[in-house]
Amino acid sequence: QNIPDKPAEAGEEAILPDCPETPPDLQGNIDVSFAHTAPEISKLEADNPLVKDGGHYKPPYCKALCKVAIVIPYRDREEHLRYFLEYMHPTLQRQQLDYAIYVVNQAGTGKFNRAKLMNVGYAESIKDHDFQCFAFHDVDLVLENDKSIYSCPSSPRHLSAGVDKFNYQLPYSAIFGGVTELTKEQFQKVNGYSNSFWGWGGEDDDMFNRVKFSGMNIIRYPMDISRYKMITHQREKGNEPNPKRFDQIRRTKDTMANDGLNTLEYKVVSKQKNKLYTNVTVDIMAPA
Ligand code: UDH
Repeated sequence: QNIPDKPAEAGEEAILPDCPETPPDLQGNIDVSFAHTAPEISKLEADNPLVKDGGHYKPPYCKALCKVAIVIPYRDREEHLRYFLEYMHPTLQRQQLDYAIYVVNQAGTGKFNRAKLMNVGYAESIKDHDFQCFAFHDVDLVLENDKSIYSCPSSPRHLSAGVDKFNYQLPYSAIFGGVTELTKEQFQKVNGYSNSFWGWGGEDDDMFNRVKFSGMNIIRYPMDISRYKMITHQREKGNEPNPKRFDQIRRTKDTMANDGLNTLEYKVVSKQKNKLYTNVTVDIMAPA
């Protein structure tokens, strides 16, 4: 590979060679631990000098094969976010992706709505860059093997197949929560996530149904590399299990066309480009 002797300036990307299919700096297993105190943001910024402008990184010496938005549904998980940034920024850089991190922060104390926040992340991120794919990512999951590359998938991909909390085994074969990735085309085809799952649970199964009813299948990496460590936590107020979820996921086929990206309504309270992530604080009209 022809490696230029200096990083590309804006406008020069076109002349960079494509990044290789297999990034050369992958290390395989990553030793992830939450035993230490999560580093301060200032330290994380100093550790990731090439990440800037809203948590955006591009490989300096080659043209990334994929442009990915990492979308995190979020409320009041400050320490989890710092662990996430600590481990995931270096990993995503070794994967030679052109990526940016969007933290979609639900304003207020109303019922949490993970799926609607992810729709907002999609809608806000495409205003900033022409992302080709979207990794929807719980803040409490940290990847333990960088060979699980967040590249644009041929079919919707379930990334968090193995999680330590579940002994690195799939709890059920149709699980599609935690960390998932879809291309822009795939996400539009399913009309995004439902906006109607308030409280915990069901929105991920509804998305599995959307994928299936749109004629697609989900794919996964092999279990030996689909490995995540979860940061343990208690259930928050406002995220109690949604009692309507079972009924809702029985009706996906009828509801998906009229509940999703095409009916998404929200108000951006603030959008701020921090160095390591873009923070979008959003009013999603949550019931108490
Ligand atoms: N999230 C927040 N804030 C909240 C709730 C959820 O940021 O108040 C986000 C966060 O990205 C999280 C994701 O939504 O990773 C999923 O929510 P969750 O972590 O509550 O869901 P999970 O199924 O845990 O991982 C359910 C509660 C388990 C309680 C176990 C007590 N031992």
